[in-house]
Parts: sequence; C-alpha cells; structure tokens
Amino acid sequence: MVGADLPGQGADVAVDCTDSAAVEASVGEIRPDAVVHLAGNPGESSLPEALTSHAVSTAALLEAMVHHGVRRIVYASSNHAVGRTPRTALLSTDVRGRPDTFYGVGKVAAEALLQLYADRHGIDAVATRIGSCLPRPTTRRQLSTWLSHDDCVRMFHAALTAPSPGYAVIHGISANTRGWWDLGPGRALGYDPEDDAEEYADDVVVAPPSPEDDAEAARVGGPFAESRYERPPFD
Ligand code: 15L
Repeated sequence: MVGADLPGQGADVAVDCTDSAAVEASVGEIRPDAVVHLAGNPGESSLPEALTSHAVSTAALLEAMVHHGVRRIVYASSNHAVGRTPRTALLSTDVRGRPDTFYGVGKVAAEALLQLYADRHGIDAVATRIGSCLPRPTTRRQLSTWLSHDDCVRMFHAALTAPSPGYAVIHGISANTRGWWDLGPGRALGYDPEDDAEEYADDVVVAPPSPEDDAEAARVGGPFAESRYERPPFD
C-alpha cells in the first residue's frame, strides 16, 4: 500500500492487503483521497487463495475506506471475470459474470463487493476489466487486448477524476484497431486511449492463425479459458 500524504512526497507503507487490521490502520494513517487497488496474484491459484487475494483484499480496503471517509476506489479487475464469454461483435461491460478460472471468480467477487459498497455506502467504485497490460503486445490475441502502460495511466487518471461515477465497469484496453471490447463506458468517464497495438502487428503476425490462435480468439479470456488452466479448487 502506497500513500502520498504531502504534495510531491510519497509515504510508503507496506502491508498485507488481506490483513484487515493492517489495512484499517494504514488507511487511517495515510488518509488518502482515493484508493487505487492493484494488489493481487495475477495468475491462477486455488479457489481459497484467489478469494483471499482478490475478494478479501478488496473487502478490507472498502471497509477501511468507509471507516475513514474515503469516497473513491479504482480497482484492477480483469477480463477473466467474464473470460468464458464467447466472442461477439462488440463486448459490452454489462455482460454477466462468466469467469474462466478461480482467478476470474475472485475478480467477480471483488466486483460484487465494489457494487455492494457503492450501493450501501455511496462509494464511487470503478472496476477496470483490464486486458493485457504489457510493454508491447506479443501474441495475436494481444493485438486486441493490449493495454499500453501510458493508456493504463490515462485510464486510472480518468477513473479517479470523473465526477461521481457511482459504480462503473470499464474495459482496460488501448484503442486497438482489432479491439472488440466496448470502450464507450471508459470514454464516458474521460478515458481517451491513445495507443494502438496495430503498431506492433508486423512483429506479432508472422504466419496464418494457428489452432492456438483460434482458441484464444474464441472467448474473452483467451488462454485462461482453455482446459490447460483447469485445476481442482482446493489444490
Ligand atoms: C489478466 O488479468 C492476468 O492478470 C494476466 O496474467 C493476463 O492473463 C491478462 O489478464 C490477459 O488476459 O492477457
């Protein structure tokens, strides 16, 4: 957890975001204007681990925010919250939760918590369903799902500064020529992406689509939606 208590100065506090007492104390100490929640295991794990990493951390932060009067959170959710959704012409942010992994289940649960605290406590909570946030795209799928680092900053800035977003879900991708996830909800909050994965297409597309490429293109979550990511819940 990182807080800035004075303009231009950072106050670094390292705590386990799943430790509600530590989170409560840190938020009370830092007293931030808003919370940006990026913590969590970015890969697949057991179900208990996923729920702890994504849902328990989010609940701990939301509870501390309520206690200390912090009114906004912007959360790094993931496309894998809806990863089993088949490809459509334009993917809405309104599709129901359809996770592809326990990781995705954790993100669905975290999004539900944001909705709950927005409804109960009037917190502004923006869930960003991030695609592939990388220095550059390296696979055919990422020509659609890439989020450049600069656009990531633009997106979080917009979500932090948009007037009264309430509970909102936006897609975290760049302005990719091959993108098929609706950028409208993000644009409505002021997220105006400037980068396009197409700039790297010549490096990425070196052969006709392979069966792996086709499988990755079939569902939102790409590789996470394939059987190689299936595992028992408690191992
Ligand atoms: C994510 O949410 C994951 O954290 C990351 O490992 C990638 O799989 C990314 O999505 C993606 O879909 O490319």
